[in-house]
Amino acid sequence: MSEFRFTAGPWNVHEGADAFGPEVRKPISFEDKLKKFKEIGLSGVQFHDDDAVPRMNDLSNDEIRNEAKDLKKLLDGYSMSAEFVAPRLWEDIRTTDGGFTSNSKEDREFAMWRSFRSIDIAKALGTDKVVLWLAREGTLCEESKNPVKSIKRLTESINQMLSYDPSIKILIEPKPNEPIDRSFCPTMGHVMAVSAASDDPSRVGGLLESAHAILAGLNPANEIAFAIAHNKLWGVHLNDQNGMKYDQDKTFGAENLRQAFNQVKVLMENNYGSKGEYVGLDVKAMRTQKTGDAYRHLENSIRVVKLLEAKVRSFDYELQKKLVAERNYEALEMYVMEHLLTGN
Ligand code: XUL
Ligand code: MN
Repeated sequence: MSEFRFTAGPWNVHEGADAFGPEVRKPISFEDKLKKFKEIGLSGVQFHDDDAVPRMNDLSNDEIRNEAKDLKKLLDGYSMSAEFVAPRLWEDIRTTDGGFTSNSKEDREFAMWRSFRSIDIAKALGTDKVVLWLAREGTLCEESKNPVKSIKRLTESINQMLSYDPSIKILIEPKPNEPIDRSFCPTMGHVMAVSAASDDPSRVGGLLESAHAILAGLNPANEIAFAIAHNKLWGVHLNDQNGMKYDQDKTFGAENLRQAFNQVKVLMENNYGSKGEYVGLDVKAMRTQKTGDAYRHLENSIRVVKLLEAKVRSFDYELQKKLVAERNYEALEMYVMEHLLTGN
């Protein structure tokens, strides 16, 4: 039962803009974030392609590689690693209708260009992980895309990435909605199916985000377990979410402590981390948080994971076994609640 290594992305320390209002905190430079990430106990950083290489659309492939190499030196200077690189396929005008499943051939080609560059950046940063959060791979208007063709296009795009670099691993991060209404790959079960349909299932796995599972009406711990059972849980984004509404990215455990406990429990019981996997935190500070205290949500999430790790270590597995044998699940449930509410 291991102690975890943590990561976060530069976007997790943000200026507080939301769909209804502008920034409320001052921007912080990447190097300042990196220093602070190290100080609060993170081991590495998650990147979107243009977090790593800003303005990459204006650069040549070689210039992109060189900028990524400079970033690697900066990371090395702080003994911080890069966990993954994710193509940001949702902000450019050419991905308005999605990337891999866009109805426009030119736009699909642009999405592949960004994906190949993400692979180049990942290699330069010393990681073999590319994350695909399929932000706009779905529909706003259900009749606007052919769903079968779109799902095949998604698999074909992944196959192109697999053949572009023989060592790269693709981690699909499923989410059922937001910013689109209906996603083509909403849950971990869908991810496993896409993996199985790909040219190399051993290189296509999943990253489970707690909030995304809750948005799909599912239990995050069981989504984690589903990927683990297929040997395909290569990343997590622990956070929390108050029901099926907008994506909240709350501090881990802030909404449902028992649900958080069971995520940590299934990770620990299955030695998550022993193959180099990180515990990623995809949490965002509340908009009300003041400049100068913009990392507290990350520190709090790490603290909650560590407290829950201790709760898993002191969990009475013998008692669990006995109560399961007696099929006394009322007693087991009460034990779990008392364990969470009292002592160590
Ligand atoms: C969006 C989300 C992303 C991915 C990385 O909901 O979770 O930040 O984690 O692209
Ligand atoms: Mn995420």
